[in-house]
Amino acid sequence: MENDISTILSQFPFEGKLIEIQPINEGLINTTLVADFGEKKYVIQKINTNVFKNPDNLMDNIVSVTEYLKKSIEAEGGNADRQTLRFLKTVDGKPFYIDEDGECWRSYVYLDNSYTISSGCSLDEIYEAARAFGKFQYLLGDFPGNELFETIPNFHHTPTRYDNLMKAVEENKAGRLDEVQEEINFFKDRKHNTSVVTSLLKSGELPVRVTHNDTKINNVLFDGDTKKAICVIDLDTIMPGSSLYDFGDGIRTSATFGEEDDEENIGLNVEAFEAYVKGFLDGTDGKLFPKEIELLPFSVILLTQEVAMRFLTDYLDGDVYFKTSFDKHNLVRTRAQIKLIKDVESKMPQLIEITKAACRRS
Ligand code: GN1
Ligand code: MG
Repeated sequence: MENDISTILSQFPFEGKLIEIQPINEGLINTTLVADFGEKKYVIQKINTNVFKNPDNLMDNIVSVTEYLKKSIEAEGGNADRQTLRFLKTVDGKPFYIDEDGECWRSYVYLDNSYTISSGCSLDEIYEAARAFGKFQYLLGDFPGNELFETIPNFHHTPTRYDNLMKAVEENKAGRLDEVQEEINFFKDRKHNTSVVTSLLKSGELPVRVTHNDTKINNVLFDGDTKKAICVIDLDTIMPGSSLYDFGDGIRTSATFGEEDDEENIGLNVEAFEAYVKGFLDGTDGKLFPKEIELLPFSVILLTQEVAMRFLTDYLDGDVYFKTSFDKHNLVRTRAQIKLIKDVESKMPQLIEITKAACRRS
């Protein structure tokens, strides 16, 4: 890699002399490195083109969204260098470099004195993460969503995710079907959940917004001194969608005990749910419609069910999509997420009450 990496590094106008380069082992899709050039650090990412089949359009989305955010942040008197990502053009003026193996590489400026969290955040950090994702949506409120390319078609179309699971069951590519009957039945019993949001979007009862669509807690950067959320990262899936996708997935990964594959400890932290609701309502600043607010608690089930079905589909297909760290990782993730769904279902009346109370306050 070291040899190849020097060719890749030479394609970007980095300032300074390379001191070291380190991988970041977060994220289940792209490969991420941080290159320390002394004065400045840069993030270098290999785009997973198995997942993102059209990197040209993907980078067009990211460039137009980050440029738009920069203007909006500056108009509010904010610091755009710290509150949104700044992608570098290659020495040839392109948004990414294609190496001789056809791999696509991009780079953005690393934000100094920042950190990410993958689990175990404080209530303040949870509030902050939610506020940041809500604000992100708020700032993109007037962004022309129809100009965005759909980087992964049907990404949050949960009925399609269900159909994909059923197809994987039928094909049984990796011969693992026998061991997952209980999990399949769990999803069959909850098929009715899958179309709730897509139907309301179609009928116009829920608004289509420009959303982040991958609001995992580790996609927020926090400031090392203030512990405030400063910037939202991982912009590959910005597409038209529902605020409920961002809320539900945010709760799934931040308002919970244990990581997403921690079958033993996973569960919904009700206090953290409350902090997240407040943060999201503050970030979106009165822009959410009553129907969206009403469905906030349900969205936690929906988004958890969706990703759980995706993990199981990938397990049945032979682990071809998500990065895995051990043999049955996708199955363990599925089981942990099922446990989380059951826990959220049992706490639903409480979550509805908390959401109502948070609305009265805001
Ligand atoms: C992937 O790359 P990362 O880890 O931020 C995935 C999300 C899943 C998540 C599950 C493009 O996100 O949709 O919710 O893993 N991203 C893509 O951990 O599929
Ligand atoms: Mg990520």
